[in-house]
Amino acid sequence: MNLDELNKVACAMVAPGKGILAADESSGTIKKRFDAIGVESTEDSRRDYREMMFRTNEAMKNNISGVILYDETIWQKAKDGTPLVDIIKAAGAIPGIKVDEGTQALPNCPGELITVGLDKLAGRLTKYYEQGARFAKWRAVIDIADGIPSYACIHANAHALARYAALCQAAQIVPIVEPEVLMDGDHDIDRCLAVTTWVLKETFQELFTNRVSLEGMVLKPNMAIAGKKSKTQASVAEVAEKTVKMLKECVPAAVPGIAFLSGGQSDEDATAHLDAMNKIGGLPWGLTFSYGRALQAAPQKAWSGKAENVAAGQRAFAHRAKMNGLAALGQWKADLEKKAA
Ligand code: 5MM
Repeated sequence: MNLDELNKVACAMVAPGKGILAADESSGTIKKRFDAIGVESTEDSRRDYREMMFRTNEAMKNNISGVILYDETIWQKAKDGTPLVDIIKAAGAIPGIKVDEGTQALPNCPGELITVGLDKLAGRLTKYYEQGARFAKWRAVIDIADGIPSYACIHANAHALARYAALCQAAQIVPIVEPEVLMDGDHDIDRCLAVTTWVLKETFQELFTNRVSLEGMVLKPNMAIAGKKSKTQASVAEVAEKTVKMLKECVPAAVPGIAFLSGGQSDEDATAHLDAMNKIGGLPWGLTFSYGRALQAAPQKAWSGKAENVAAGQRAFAHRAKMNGLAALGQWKADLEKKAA
């Protein structure tokens, strides 16, 4: 393992004003997204949609440091025959790959999930590296409800994340470690804060036990935020303050960067929260975005599967990428959204 090289890639992933495009929806998830805009999900439509984003030069050059791809996409070619990976690299962004194989029910833990995909991962990582991937992503899913999460679920997922991260680094690939505490429930921000703190502490303990080099990884956490069904939604300032305090307590300064997931927040909330945290300042790590839905909802709607809408889809993508790039610097203003509308 060349740790200097891993660290260089990790730092580039969280470079100032840049963040990550999570375009790694598995076939089931992208179908759901396309269903919502009335587009049939086929190999070609998925390719056309992703090609549209990867060819948005302004966004890709200025605000996107890397793209998380799904297995299908990393091998796909654009309409003109150019590998999609080459389009991403030509724009100056880094190709990455989702390597987990989804979730399964965790035995003896009703309602809880374990992420799978460790078997044969070493061989898959070698092939992804040859194909140009320089970072990878593995997502653990922790739900909050009555009586859950259990320690068994938190521990099993933290252990799998650490095993994955160690395998990545051995293959010279930077692991994005993503323990996602879902915001689907009716819990308040303090319950999310307590559970996420527990999850992060356990994750870093397992990373240590498995000898993962913190300098060569990126953390992708959720923010401390109330569940979507909670009657008490926290203000932007409260989300920012509590999330920053939590991260300072849980994430060692050796980690080069933290890139949030959006988790079902509205586009503008995800941007406002990130911006407010960077405005607090004095952080030991880069703090940026690795958004899926919060970067893609607008371009998906604008594109709606029609070739004549590609320019509109690219404008919508460039706008969200720019807003989040500013938020990563703590320089976003709500007015900038209105001006673009
Ligand atoms: C883009 O969605 C990713 C893949 O999800 P599935 O495996 O369920 O298809 C997902 O892992 C994503 O990278 C993260 O959850 C962040 O995305 P959001 O939409 O929460 O920002």
